[in-house]
Amino acid sequence: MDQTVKSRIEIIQGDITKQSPDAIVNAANCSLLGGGGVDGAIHRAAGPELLEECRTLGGCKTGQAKITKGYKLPAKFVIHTPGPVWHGGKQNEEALLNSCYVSCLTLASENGCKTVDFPSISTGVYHFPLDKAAKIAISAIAGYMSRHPEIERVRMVCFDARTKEYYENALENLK
Ligand code: AR6
Repeated sequence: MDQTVKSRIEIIQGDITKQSPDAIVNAANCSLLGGGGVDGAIHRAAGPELLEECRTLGGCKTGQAKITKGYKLPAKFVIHTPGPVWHGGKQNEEALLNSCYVSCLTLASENGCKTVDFPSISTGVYHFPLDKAAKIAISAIAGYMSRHPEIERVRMVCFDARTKEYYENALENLK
């Protein structure tokens, strides 16, 4: 992989609701009406107007994405994507997770976003194995960025040190 693409990807540890890129991504569910984990944290920090806008969206299919404003968040937009629930790997989970990252970045490009922060989609209550998820995420992001120079920087905002380690390794080993 082109080193200049690699240098546009960053891995940090932190709380995604405190970040101020053009868009943050929400690891949502298909209802788009909120939940626990990062989804709950984003809705709490954005305030009730986020849920109001989400109610107008009619849900979202797994692997696809929808965009809203960020309301009280420092980020301008929230891109909501339901990741796949891990069922052992035979239900198209890997392709669906790849599609989450590509769909989010496509919406970011269409809405003029230059900087996007992702959480580790599907690796919490959806139980996607972290090693596989990190490789899929980094390869989807790098592939998209190599074709889309308008996306200047993408960060993985990892909530804990273990998650951060997996994404760092995936970025280092990116072919
Ligand atoms: N900032 C960054 N990462 C976070 C934060 C935060 N504030 N809070 C949690 N994480 P999960 P999923 C990490 O379970 O597996 C919701 O109920 C967390 O440590 O939030 O895609 C939705 O409504 C983990 O590494 O998302 C869905 O029903 C990662 O975010 C379901 O959970 C993802 O964990 C989606 O499950």
